[in-house]
Amino acid sequence: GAFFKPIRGAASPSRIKRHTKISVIGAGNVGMAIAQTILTQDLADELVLVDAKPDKLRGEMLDLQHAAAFLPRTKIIASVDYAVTVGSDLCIVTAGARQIPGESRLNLLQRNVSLFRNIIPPLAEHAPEAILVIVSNPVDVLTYVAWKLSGFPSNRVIGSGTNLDSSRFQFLIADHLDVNAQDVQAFIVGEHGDSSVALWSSISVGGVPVLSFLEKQEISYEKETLENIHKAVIDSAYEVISLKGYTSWAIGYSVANLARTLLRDQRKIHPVSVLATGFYGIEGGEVFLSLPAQLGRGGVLGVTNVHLTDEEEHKLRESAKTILEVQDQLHV
Ligand code: 6V0
Repeated sequence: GAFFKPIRGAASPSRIKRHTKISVIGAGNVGMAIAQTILTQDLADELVLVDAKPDKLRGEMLDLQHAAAFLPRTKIIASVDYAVTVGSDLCIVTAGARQIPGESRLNLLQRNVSLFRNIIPPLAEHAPEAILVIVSNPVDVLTYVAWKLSGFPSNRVIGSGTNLDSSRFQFLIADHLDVNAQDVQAFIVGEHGDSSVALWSSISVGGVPVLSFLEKQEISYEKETLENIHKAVIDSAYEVISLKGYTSWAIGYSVANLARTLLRDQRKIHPVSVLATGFYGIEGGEVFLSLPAQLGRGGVLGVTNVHLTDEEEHKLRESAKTILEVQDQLHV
């Protein structure tokens, strides 16, 4: 018998408004940080975990389920079988192979491409309407690979890209100026990695453009100081990994933030990896890299027309070239 006596005419589950389902593929450090942030921020009615290791997966599922008394109600399920992802609104892919000591980045990438061959087609089959968010590294190339393997329109395939780099950048600028990081508008675009491009010309704090403010006040700033902040952003992932072995909390918050914008149709602008060919003079092949993109329930709604200096535009095209060179050596 049911615990409650049913009330006639009360909505049956099938009559309740369609619910939000998020699937996270890869229950490692990054996948679990994303999953737990999604739960605490009440972003999904149903959260699905998929991983290749059944014991680890079931352990993680139970551990999260046991927090139910402290969380908004979310159904949490896990399986090694992609059928559980059926009808997902959003699929977040964090599965990845670990680098073997001495292994080249290209070899690691080729192994991740093989993983994606097992992951993306079943996702596309079970969740054909989903938005795909790729987190696994190297994220720009793997977002391209996921786009190819899914057959999805490019507006529904997004790489987390420099969303995280940009929040590290905002933190460092805020720290430098002693202001709230949420008041700092600052974008890093291009490749998520060593060739990323800091858009200094468009940084503002509380609506005040920082560079022209400094110039008008005749406050001298060293180009070197600025470059050092960008360098610190690039180094920060390496530093965290060398200290704790992996990164998790910041990427967890940054991807949950993307999930909110996408599923709640917030139409916010995020620097994320999108099909960039044709924007800012990027050409020479199909390439995904981060540009400030407006996101909503339909996925990528558009790319912001920010003003880039000649130098910034040149660096962005070089970043695209770097990614294309890697892509050319791949067997997808
Ligand atoms: P991890 O802790 O090794 O987790 C990876 C998980 O993937 C493991 O649980 C594996 O069992 C699982 N897995 C492997 N193969 C499959 C498969 N075929 N199907 C399903 N699951 C599988 O790694 P971690 O969580 O630390 O990192 C995951 C990925 O995120 C790596 O590629 C990182 O480089 C990348 N990151 C990307 C960031 C970004 O900003 N884009 C930031 C941080 C990490």
